[in-house]
Amino acid sequence: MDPLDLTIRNGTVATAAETMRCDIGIAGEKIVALAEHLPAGRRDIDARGRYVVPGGIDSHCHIEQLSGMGIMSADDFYSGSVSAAFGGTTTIIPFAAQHRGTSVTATVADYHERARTKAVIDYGFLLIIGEPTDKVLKEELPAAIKGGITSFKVYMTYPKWRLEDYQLLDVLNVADREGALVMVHAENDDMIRWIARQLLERGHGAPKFHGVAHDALAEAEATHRIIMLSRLLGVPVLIVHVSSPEATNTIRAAQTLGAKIYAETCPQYLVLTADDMDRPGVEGAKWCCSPPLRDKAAQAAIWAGLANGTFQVYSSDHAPYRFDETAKIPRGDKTTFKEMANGVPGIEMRLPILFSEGVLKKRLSLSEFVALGSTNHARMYGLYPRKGTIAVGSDADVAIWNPEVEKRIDYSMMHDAVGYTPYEGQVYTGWPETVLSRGRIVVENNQLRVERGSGKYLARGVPGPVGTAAGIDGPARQLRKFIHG
Ligand code: DUC
Ligand code: ZN
Ligand code: ZN
Repeated sequence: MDPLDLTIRNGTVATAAETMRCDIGIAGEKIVALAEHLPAGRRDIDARGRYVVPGGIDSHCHIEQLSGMGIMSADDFYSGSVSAAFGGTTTIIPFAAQHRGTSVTATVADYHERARTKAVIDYGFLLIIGEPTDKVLKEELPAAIKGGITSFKVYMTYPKWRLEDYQLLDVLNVADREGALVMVHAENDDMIRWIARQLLERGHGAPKFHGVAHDALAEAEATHRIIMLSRLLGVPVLIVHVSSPEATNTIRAAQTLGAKIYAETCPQYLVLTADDMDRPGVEGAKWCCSPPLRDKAAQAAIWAGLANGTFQVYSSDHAPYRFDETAKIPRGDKTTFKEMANGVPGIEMRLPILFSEGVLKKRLSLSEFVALGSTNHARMYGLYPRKGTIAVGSDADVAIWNPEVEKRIDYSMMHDAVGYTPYEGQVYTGWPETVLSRGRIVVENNQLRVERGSGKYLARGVPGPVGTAAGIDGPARQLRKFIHG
């Protein structure tokens, strides 16, 4: 065997399947050997006392993207990807957002241009479908899939992005036919708009009323409805950023029946609550995201959903909007909750929160941490086994975690461009120390070691299944015989 370029020695290596003591040998961009003891490489990293895991994959983050409200995120592909890497993530899949009146093809070309010269780790794209015209459905989505964009996000709320049920069925049908996965923002738009109007008419515009307007029943209703649309066609969906026990239970019940429903949750729903929005003036805008933060009982339900397999993926939903007039408070202290950019930053905090509060507090095993933060994303987003695991032949995307380091969060530690963190002052234990992407050391000794633009675009393949959904509504549904006949 040629000498290895790099070995990682003496660490505890974890995959989604097992945890073992072994050395990892890397040549060029790939893992080429796993063994109890490997010969010295050109460079050796001693990982004694450390956990060595696949680099994280964040399949829900908003970077250099215009939101549905027309607000540009603070992070570009450089700051967003650097921040991800410092948090142990080596692949990001942000959105390319099609706004009404624009073509999908032009949107995709535009986002390629944004990322190409800036990303420091590998990246793919998810496509937000703002307007599923005939041309989009028949020509542009199949072309996007051929170009490696094999997942679409659709919204059931927001005036500029909301799709009717009829349009949702159209998108599900194309995804099924062409081999893509549909991610859904499930909240009932009319319920939210109606409550918001009642609140604003009564002068309740403060940030905490964002949580009141986005009632958990609005999330549960839309969750139930998209599940029925998915079952009607026998086409899987992934319900993203689930925040409430009501939606979690609805998803769990459908999964128990055997429906092909996947679900994602995010760090903010594990460690923040609606009380965080309740601060003097408009300060609480920093904690406004959709669906909103809920209460302690909701946190417990989301943790239970991570442990019992209701959620297959855990993503940041990094939505980096500054606390200034560009995003969170366009009218300064007069801004109402309806005018604030929705979302919280968290691309760097995502995995440290799950490690500290999940693994070290024994809510999750190390393998579950790997599955939720990396492997299941690779499977569901068509990147497995190139990404998401430690195996011979996989890309050498590896994060080495020190389980003993404790940090009190201070925004100066973050590498994003947002200007605040909603986790300020919280204490988390267990941090990634060394992060590798395709055999390159990206982060070491708290320094970035790679060049701007050195990340590569990932043309993703067909989304694969995760878990063993029995598929009550699959090929057996009579409707499918007619519409695919
Ligand atoms: N939906 C997201 O996916 N992210 C941020 C805000 C939102 O509504
Ligand atoms: Zn969303
Ligand atoms: Zn999002």
